Amino acid sequence: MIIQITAEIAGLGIIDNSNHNSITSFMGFLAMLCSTAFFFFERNSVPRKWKTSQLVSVSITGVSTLYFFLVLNFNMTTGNSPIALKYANWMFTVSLICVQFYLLTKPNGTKPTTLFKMILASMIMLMTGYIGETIDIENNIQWGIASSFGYFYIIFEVFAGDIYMHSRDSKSPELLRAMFFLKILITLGWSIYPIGYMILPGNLLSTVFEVNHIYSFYNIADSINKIGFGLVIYSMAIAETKKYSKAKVHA
Ligand SMILES: *C/C=C(C)/C=C/C=C(C)/C=C/C1=C(C)CCCC1(C)C
Repeated sequence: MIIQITAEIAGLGIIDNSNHNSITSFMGFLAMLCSTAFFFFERNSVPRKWKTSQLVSVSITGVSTLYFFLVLNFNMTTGNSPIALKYANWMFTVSLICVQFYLLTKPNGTKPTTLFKMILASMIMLMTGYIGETIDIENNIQWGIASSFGYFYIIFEVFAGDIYMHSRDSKSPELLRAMFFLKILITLGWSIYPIGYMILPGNLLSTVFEVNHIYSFYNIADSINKIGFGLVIYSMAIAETKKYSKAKVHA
């Protein structure tokens, strides 16, 4: 009901209440819109050191706002989601999430080559996933496994590779706490995507869910992960600022 009214005010027409894709896209759209506004207007509250990271957060949710707006229109006219658009959005936003890890640990020595390797791994993850969902859907299990190697590489970098090593050396308890939450996001939060993918025909969950529910999984995962990353980094920046201003008062 509320969703319908809001969508009408937004000039989007009426959302079919039985269409999970439209409903989760609309929720994604609102969540991305609000968080983009939030990250944008809060950019002056974060210290200079973290301004670039804050801008990257704005880009991630900003692009996804536009993405969800387009998808919602598509959903409402066809009842379906455009797969290519989803993957195009991921190519861009997952790369930016890798940039976030790089920026966080760059002051402690992470090199651009690490960023390059992480982006390469995400491209492999996404390209193989795309093939499994579109042109070679019969072999989606094999493509899903191939894709998981890219995913595991990113997890490896964060838990044991350069990103881990250069955050471990950090003296900032705020940064270490942020890394702790980001680790939860890239393992639990990101695992929603391969779980959704398993709804594809012949895959593990194909008998549990209807195939077009896959997009509800992806839409919910996008909201959790893209906004979650931004919030963790924002909170870290604010916590650091508070500490310094306290130190100044006591000096
Ligand atoms: C903002 C978008 C994000 C964080 C997207 C992340 C996407 C994944 C982690 C996708 C992973 C996949 C697998 C690990 C195997 C099956 C195919 C994918 C592409 C769904």
